[in-house]
Amino acid sequence: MSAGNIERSLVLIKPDALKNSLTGYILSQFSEFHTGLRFAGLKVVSVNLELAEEHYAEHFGKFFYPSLLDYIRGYLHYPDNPKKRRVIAIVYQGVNAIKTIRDICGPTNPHDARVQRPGCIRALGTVVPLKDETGQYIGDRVDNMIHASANPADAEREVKLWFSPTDLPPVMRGFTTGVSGTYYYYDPASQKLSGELEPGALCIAGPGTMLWESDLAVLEQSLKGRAPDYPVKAVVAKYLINREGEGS
Ligand code: FUP
Repeated sequence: MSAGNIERSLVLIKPDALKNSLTGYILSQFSEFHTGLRFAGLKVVSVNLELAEEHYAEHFGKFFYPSLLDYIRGYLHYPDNPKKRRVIAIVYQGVNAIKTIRDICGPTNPHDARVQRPGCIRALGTVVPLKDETGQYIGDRVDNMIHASANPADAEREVKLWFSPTDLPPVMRGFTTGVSGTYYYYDPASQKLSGELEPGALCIAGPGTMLWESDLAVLEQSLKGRAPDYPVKAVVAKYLINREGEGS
């Protein structure tokens, strides 16, 4: 019997879902009993700017991009309570994980969700009008409770963006890893990668550290002055997670 199409998907329980105490409800919707999917990774994340920017990189330049960053970072739902600004990041694994999860989430816009798929998670969301500096309506901010990877390429990018290999059990990692042979330091203030420890820099990896193979290639390319396959920020963002005062 075929094992089927085993996929991974990144799910983010966003600040509006946390604020409305929907975590338990959402987790039960995705439970192995209902979906056949299993947890491969899970963490509570205070979302740094680098992580938010890279997660939503495809929307850079759109009218809702700045509000999207503020939303995922918890500034909109917890303006006065920085301690509550967090999301729950989960990697699910299983047969057809991506479609299974997207179906339970429902359409992106909660108005559409309520019409097209009443009962789905995003039907519980809301839509907030956005205005420019002159007060003109420019479109909507969509507070839809949950993020879920849209396709296998996005899932790989997103799982690697939010999780390092050692956050996932070895049999559930899915993507190729490599081992660093040298030290890599990153200074969030200057956004510089270096092979030497400089004041303010953080050690991202050292000899023997396991990384995603593609991340390792980006670090190697950058230190050698070559154009990396994707931004260094997308590699280091996960290593800045929950390091208070570090990152932005
Ligand atoms: P999805 O894959 O369903 O998360 O949808 P998109 O990638 O199209 O959108 C990413 C995020 O941008 C969603 F959370 C909703 C938000 N968004 C807005 O806030 N306003 C818009 O006009 C479109 C999308």
